Amino acid sequence: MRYRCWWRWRRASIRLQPWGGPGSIHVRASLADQTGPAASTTLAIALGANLPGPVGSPLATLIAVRPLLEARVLEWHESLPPPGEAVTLRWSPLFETQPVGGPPGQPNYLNAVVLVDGPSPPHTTAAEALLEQLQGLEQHFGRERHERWAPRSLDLDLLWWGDLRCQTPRLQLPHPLWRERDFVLAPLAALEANLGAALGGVALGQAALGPGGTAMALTGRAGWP
Ligand code: PH2
Ligand code: MG
Ligand code: MG
Repeated sequence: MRYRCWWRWRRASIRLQPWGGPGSIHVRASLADQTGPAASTTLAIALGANLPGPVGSPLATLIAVRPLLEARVLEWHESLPPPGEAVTLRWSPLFETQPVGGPPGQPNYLNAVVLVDGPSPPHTTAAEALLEQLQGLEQHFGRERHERWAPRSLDLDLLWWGDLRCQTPRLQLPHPLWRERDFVLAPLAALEANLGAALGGVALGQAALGPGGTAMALTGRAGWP
């Protein structure tokens, strides 16, 4: 089987198109231009849940998975040759978001992202090993696979890892849709004040968080400060 994976050294321009109601700016990018915002090895993971699972509500699930995900990421990184510097994790606040796609009438989601700073240079095999860890956690928290965009008890998506571009049967990086989703952009904007600049000068915080946006930040709480 032939895999198409390559490094991207150049950041191409991004096509931005304001769209939506007042105060709402939705970022659209050409599908040929889906590189992550940081010209670094930073890795991004999106979390989402809108169904109860074995530990309870989506909120209970996300609070329970957070330390487990952190531990798995650290273990995964330690297992990569050669041993590198320690990584640090930056967690976004939780956001309540309206479901995008899927059947009508499903509950709102809770979403967040975590940025992993300082991992080794990106590598497809290692990315697939991390994906396996993420899928193991999804299963642990009761994930059942139905039709595309069906409601779920836990979804953990790898969004990007530096400038790694890869398309294997199991994994596409960067995630092809991340720039189009308020439920990803709003948590990212909460972590990366200059994300808008990286994406071409648009204030993403305003986009997803302002009036007309579809994501609402929750206040900090025990287990998710
Ligand atoms: N995930 C989906 C489909 N739709 N909508 C929201 N608000 N949040 C999600 O995490 C989400 C979604 C497929 O993974
Ligand atoms: Mg997803
Ligand atoms: Mg997924």
